[in-house]
Amino acid sequence: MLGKFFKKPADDQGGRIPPGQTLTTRFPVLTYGPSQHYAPQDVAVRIFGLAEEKTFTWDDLMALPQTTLTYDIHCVTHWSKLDTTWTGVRVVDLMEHIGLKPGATHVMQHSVGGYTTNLELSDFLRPENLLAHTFGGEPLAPEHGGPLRLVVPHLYFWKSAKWLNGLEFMAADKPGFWERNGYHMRGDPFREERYDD
Ligand SMILES: Nc1nc2c(c(=O)[nH]1)N[C@H]1C(S)=C(S)[C@@H](COP(=O)(O)O)O[C@H]1N2
Ligand SMILES: [Mo]
Repeated sequence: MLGKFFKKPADDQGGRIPPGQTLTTRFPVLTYGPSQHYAPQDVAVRIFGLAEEKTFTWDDLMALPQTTLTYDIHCVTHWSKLDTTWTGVRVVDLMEHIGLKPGATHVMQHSVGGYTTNLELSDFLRPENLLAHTFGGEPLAPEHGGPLRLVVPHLYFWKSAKWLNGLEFMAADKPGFWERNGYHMRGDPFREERYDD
């Protein structure tokens, strides 16, 4: 059955396929629990912890610069998908409007439904990271995290929270949902940081 959708890469596509990954042209849905369904007007991303508390609504986000980027994504369940195109607000552009407090070194992404995942600030602040609302030119489907998700393409895809509703800045690292359940704290696919052992 899987053979119908997954093909072994003939090569590593010039170094683009991390070790242990297989290419797919599908877009598998991976969610722990149910998908969330809500309208763009109900998007609210709360900034809290070691940052001046505020909330970005959908209209606030739409008023910021919009960026379209194409890159590869890698799921810890061994699929990679090349050349995915996303549109949204770059994290670095959002940060222009966030007052970080001294001592912030990490951030926890929070989702509607309770999913969480942690990042070092240096991984969060990369120029390619997006708060994405559009995939391949179409509104991001609910099962893929629409209306709004984070996309952090240099780490395994569990580090990209769907249905984003909070960014909590922290003075230390703290495990999110999968990290508490054995996944690696950082999750670099090119170093095969899948599980903590
Ligand atoms: N809110 C939320 N975000 C999530 C998840 C989830 O279960 N809930 N799963 C993560 C995992 S394990 C992966 S691989 C990707 C899957 O995104 P996709 O369903 O769009 O392929 O979302 C990540 N973000
Ligand atoms: Mo995943």
